[in-house]
Formats: sequence, structure tokens, C-alpha cells
Amino acid sequence: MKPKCILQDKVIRDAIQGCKNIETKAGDWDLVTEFDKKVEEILIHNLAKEFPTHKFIGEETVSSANHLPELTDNPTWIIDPIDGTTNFVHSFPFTCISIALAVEKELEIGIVYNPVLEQLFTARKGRGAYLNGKPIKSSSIEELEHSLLCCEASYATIENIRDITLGRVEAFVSVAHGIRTMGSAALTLCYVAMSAAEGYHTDNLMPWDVAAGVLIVREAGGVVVDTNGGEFNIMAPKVIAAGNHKLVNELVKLIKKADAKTLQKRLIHEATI
Ligand code: 2AM
Ligand code: CA
Ligand code: CA
Ligand code: CA
Repeated sequence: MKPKCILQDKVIRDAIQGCKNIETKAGDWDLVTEFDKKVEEILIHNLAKEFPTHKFIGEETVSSANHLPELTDNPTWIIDPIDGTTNFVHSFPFTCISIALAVEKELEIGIVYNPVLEQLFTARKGRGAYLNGKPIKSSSIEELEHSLLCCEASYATIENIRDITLGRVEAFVSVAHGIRTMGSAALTLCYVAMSAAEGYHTDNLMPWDVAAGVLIVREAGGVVVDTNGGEFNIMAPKVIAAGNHKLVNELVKLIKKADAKTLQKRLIHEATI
């Protein structure tokens, strides 16, 4: 049964094939539609009715206030009304609602729902992760060369991180069975949780992109760390997720090596101009 808080998933399913009013936020690549705002409004309205003392951190509310609130010890719902907005705009069916509950800064509940493919991922801390009610488990593959790796290549459009992003993509391509860049951080984390992919990495995300997915990966037996290999920080997410510890460590080393190569190229380039 679907959790009550996502019962408005019909809004996304009905809208994905139709016309959308599209606006941009930070740049041409940063899209928002009336449906992102509508779904967030309904989610917060319904949850606040049920849990009047709880706090909310939602992407579109934060964007319009231009201020990311601090995560406190109070129960806080972290909401992405449509993760994969660019996919949604293009009617590419890889898009979802992502909802997490943090209590005392710890993730307690994660819900990710793709209303087009009708895939509902759920997790509760200490109680495992599920796809449409059936338990899921992350991959036991430990070698990069046997892995399907996912990342977000679209950050290559941002000039000051283009070389770092492309350097990491090149490193992934050169070692893995294959790479995928799917445009929804929340769903990609769930695919790592269900062993459809072995690993995922991206920087430059926000709490609502990853909060639910991170809990789902961990409850499926997977591992999430910060890109530098340290503890993952939900309020400043730089993510490496993998099916197991060994593969996470391999990814940390691979990214460090790729970045060192990129920075060396930068130095050589700067020295020659
Ligand atoms: P969004 O669809 O909710 O914006 C791939 O684009 C992933 O990165 C998605 O999970 C997307 O979430 C997220 N993302 C975060 N900031 C973004 C931005 N400025 N532009 C595009 N995607 C962004
Ligand atoms: Ca967005
Ligand atoms: Ca998002
Ligand atoms: Ca979003």
C-alpha cells in the first residue's frame, strides 16, 4: 500500500506527457514547472495536518525563500516534490517524489516513488529497504571492472567544475562495465539499493536530492560516504554510494586519482598561457 503522503502522485503521472509551464532558476539547466510547486504544496499541507509540530525542508520552498534552513533535532521532513525535473519536462519516465524524515538529525524514514513506472522504494531505520513491499539488497560486486557505475555528467555545463566532472566521467568510463547518467539522484540511489547498479557518485547536490535514497541504500546493505571518503553530510551532500564497503573505497581512490590528473592538467594549462 502506498504511504498516504504520496497519494497525489497522480499529479505527476497525468502531467508527464502534457504541456508544462517551464521556468529556470539558477541557470538554463535548472528547470522548475508548476507541478514541482503544486506537488510540494500538497505534500507539506498533508504532512503538516498529520504532524503539526514537525519541520519541513522542501526544494521549492527553499528556492523561493532563497535560504536553506538548519537541520535541527526536531522531526524534519526533507522533500523533493519532483526529483528528475529535466526528465519530467522531456517526458523521460525516470522521475520521482522523494520524502525523508530525519529525527535528531538521523534519517528515520525514506520514501521514493516513481509514479510512471509505479516503483515505490521505502526504508525505515533498522528495518530494511523495500521495492513495492519486497525486500531489496545492494550488490556484492567489489571490483570496479565488473560494475555498472552511475554519475551526473550534466554538471559539465558549469564552467568552473567542467574539467573535474569530465575527468571523473572519463575515469568511470575507462574502468567500469558501463556508465549511466540518469538525471534523478533519488532514483539512482534506489537502483544502487536494488543492485541494478553497483555505484553512484555526484557532488553539488542538495539535501532533498539524496536524503531518502541514502537511507534506502544503507537499509539495503549498501554504503554511502562523502566524496573525500569521510562521513556523509546530509546538509552538504557530496555522495559516493555503493553496494558494499570494498567498492566504496575503490570509488574514493578512483575519484582522487582522476581529480589529481585534472588538477595537474590545469597547472600545465595555466603555465602555458
Ligand atoms: P532536480 O531534478 O530535483 O532538480 C540530476 O540532474 C540530479 O541532480 C537530479 O536529482 C536533480 O534534481 C539534481 N540537481 C540538483 N541541482 C540541480 C540543478 N541546479 N540543475 C539540475 N539538476 C540538479
Ligand atoms: Ca530542481
Ligand atoms: Ca532533486
Ligand atoms: Ca526537484
